Amino acid sequence: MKRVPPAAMAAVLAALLLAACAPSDAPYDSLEVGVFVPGVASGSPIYEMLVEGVRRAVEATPGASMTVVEAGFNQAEWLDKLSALAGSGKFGLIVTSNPALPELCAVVAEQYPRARFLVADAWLQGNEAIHTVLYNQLEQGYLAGYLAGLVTTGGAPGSNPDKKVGLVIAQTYPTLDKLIEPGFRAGLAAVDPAIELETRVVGNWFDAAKAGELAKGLFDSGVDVVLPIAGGANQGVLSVASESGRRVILLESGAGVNYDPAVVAGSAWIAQDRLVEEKVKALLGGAKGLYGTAEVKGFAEGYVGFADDAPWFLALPAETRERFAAAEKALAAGAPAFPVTGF
Ligand code: RBF
Repeated sequence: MKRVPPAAMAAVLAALLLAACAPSDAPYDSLEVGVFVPGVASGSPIYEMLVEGVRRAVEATPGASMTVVEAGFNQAEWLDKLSALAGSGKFGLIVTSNPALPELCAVVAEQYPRARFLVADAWLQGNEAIHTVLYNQLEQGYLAGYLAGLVTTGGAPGSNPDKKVGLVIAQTYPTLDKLIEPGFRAGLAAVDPAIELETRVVGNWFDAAKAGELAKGLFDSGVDVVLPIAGGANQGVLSVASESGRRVILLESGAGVNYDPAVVAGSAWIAQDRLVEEKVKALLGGAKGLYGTAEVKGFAEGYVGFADDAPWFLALPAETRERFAAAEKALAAGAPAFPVTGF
């Protein structure tokens, strides 16, 4: 029998011991947070809130720091960029947002089992490296739709006799198709089942000129209020509405944003900044049990709402605001109820 030199034996034992102490999938021991913005933060409130939420959590956590990576609009590059971020081994937590991200995080978690992810505005259950939170955007869509319904049926200066509402979207995606749009349609129908919805697709999240052209086409065909869901491209819809004397309803914009009250009628928001702040604080604080779980947050919990105190909403006729307030109150009481338990 060949004898193993004692030094080699000791080295093998030490390696085994180390492996036992630090399992290969133990999270990276770091309070640095990587923020992966799948797009560009500026011009997209949902991503601005993502960065702001992490900033607040990091500020409140001694020793924590953050690095923001904007992955840009080419979705084909996102996986490699996310993989590079995780593979750097620098981050104890990677935070990102949008419904396409859990799938990419799951691929990267296979490559780098020590990486951990928080994905807001998304749903994935059962991956031990990933915690997701989905917003009840049926409720958010309903609030936006109810106001659009009031506007197109005569509830604001600039409305015409046609009962036509427009939707200008960047692209189709699951939470739009299954939550935001059905909620929006439910809101329109709650005001008047005869209201028609016309949808146009920009094809990306940045082309404001194209979004403006699409909105112009809608306004020319009798639409008097448009909901744009196109990130930075929303700007084009706002300019064309201003030139055409028509209305826009927004998602995500807070009361503090200084819009022209002749253009913006209202905004239904999700509290992504607060949600991200709370979750990052918890995860940096060691709430490891969150990984592998998926949550839904909605109107009842205060994560979906409406900018009731925005000056542009307050500029609407009193009767319109009162009817809207009544719908909001009814929603709070569960009428209609929009249960979302999974996705
Ligand atoms: N929303 C934005 O405001 N800006 C974006 O750049 C953006 N990019 C997205 C990319 C993908 C692949 C998907 C699925 C969604 C994106 N969203 C974006 C939509 C976002 O998740 C959310 O649905 C909307 O902001 C409405 O709340």
